[in-house]
Amino acid sequence: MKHCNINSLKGLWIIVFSLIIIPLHAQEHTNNRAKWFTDARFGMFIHWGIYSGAEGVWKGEQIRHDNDYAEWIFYRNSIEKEEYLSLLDRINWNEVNPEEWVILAKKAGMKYITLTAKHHDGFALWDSKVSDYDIADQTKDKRDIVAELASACRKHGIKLGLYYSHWVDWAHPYGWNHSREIYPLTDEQYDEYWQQKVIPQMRELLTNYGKIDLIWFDMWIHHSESIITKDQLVQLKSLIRELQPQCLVNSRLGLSIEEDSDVDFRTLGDNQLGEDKLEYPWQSPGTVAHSWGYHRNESQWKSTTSLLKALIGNVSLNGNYMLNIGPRANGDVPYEISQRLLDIGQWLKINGEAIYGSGAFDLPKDQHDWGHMTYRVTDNHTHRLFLHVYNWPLSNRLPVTGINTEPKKVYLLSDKQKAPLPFSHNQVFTEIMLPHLHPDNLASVVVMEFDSKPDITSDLVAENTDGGFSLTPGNTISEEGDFKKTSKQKYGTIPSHLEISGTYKTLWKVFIDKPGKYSLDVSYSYQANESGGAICIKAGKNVIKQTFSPTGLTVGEPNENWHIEKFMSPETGTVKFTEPGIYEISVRIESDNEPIHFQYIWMEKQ
Ligand code: FHN
Repeated sequence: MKHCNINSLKGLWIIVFSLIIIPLHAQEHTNNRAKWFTDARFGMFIHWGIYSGAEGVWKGEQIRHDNDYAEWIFYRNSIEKEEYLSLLDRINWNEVNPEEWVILAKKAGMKYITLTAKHHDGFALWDSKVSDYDIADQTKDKRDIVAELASACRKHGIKLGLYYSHWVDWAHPYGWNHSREIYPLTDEQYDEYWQQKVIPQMRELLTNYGKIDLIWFDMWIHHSESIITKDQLVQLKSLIRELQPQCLVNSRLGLSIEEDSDVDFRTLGDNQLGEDKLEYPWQSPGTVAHSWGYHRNESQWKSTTSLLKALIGNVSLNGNYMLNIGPRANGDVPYEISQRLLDIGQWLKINGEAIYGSGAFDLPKDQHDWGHMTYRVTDNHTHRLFLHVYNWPLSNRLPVTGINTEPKKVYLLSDKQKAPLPFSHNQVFTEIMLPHLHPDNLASVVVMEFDSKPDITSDLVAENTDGGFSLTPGNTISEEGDFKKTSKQKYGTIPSHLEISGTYKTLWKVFIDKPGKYSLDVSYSYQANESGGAICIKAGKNVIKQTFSPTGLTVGEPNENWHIEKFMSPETGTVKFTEPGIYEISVRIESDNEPIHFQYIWMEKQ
């Protein structure tokens, strides 16, 4: 018989013990390098360069592409390099002051800045010795925007990031330019660009400007689909690790975090917001309007509320948000952008605790209709759950479903006195009584405070602010049978639904806080000529059986010949819950000759 070595047993015990005892952090796969980044949550992206002088228009013609990113004008409008450089004459160098961008970031509550040191046009915004296609060689005063920004960031305590377009370079004879799909480059030529421009320029950026906190690469396809080789990417990353080991690298380097865990954070698509909670750091780059570089004809400005919701939504899934400013050629930030940033900054001054260093909580993302939750553990081990209420309920009551632990205290984050808000707690349900007036026009934050991490029940359909339950195919616990999911069509006049041809079985769970009689309305469309099919709903001890009546057609869009199927939501029956508690609502739908198009069940107290 083998004897156990006492030391290995001890080791095993330490591992088991640490797994049980050491609390899991909100974002457990964050390396030490990236800790500041997940604390920061909100950053500024700056697209500024020669293209800023064009303002999205070249020789009177607007940039050629419906996805008119102004910073692409060099390529899109096939501008000659020398002519493109003449746009520098439009810049009033006495007015350009990168410190003003840093001050704006600071006022907006942003904790880091990423500047397009070299965008796809290949032009360096620093004094690069690699070629004279750089700002110092092209300006009378030998300006170095990277140096100026770096010193302003240090002065104001803002982390510095640099965007470097490694894959695409429209200026170098062997850089990638999409016309190479027609006039190909050899791998050797591309490697010449890589070794003669990318590597030495990155070496300059990582050597001459003090600490660089992150390098932001920009390649939106996998390296296997591009001319870049994995070896080149690894060479680039190794250079960063050699010269600035603490510098973060984003996944648009061309290597995903899954492929290389040494990549520090994932970058989602442009203006793509988070959908899922991730355990490693991630970020959405976003614009206030459409273009990244300044475009004089921009008109679709996102509202401050939607930008703030984008930030909160991302943080509620452990993500960051980096919002772009596209300054004009003289450095001015468009009013529409700066005003929104200042408003967000005001909000963060009051509510910053719910964003910085906060992250996801364990309940499903869109469970509550009133907004999103973020969560943090404070230094003195208090657990705070922040309820970001986008739409202040008319009833002044805020239903919170799924938290089993009774909060120690509930208050408004904006209230310095932390005056307690009245609430009742019943098993997994908390009802918070809100003051009549909402404290903030953008989003009001209610804090639930606990001594330890609150226990949860995560599979419940939350009571919504109208006091009912919306039971949908999206929040069911289980479903099986003969059905097809159909997305919304005709601009949502036909809602997303399930097409059931045969039998469909599904199950939801709800918590009933106020026992009594509840009505159940089923939303569906049924295109038969007479009643048919069947629905059977079991809720607690109640059973409802019904057939479906034909719903007919309706006009989706007047004068457009859209005669679409009509979805109706008639009351299908009532059920009685005698005790507070968790109830299962199980549903079975049978179709006959015609499919049943099922949308949702609405359950509301009578
Ligand atoms: O092509 C660029 C674009 O100009 C801009 O820099 C954005 C920012 O995320 N990145 C690229 C497209 O994904």
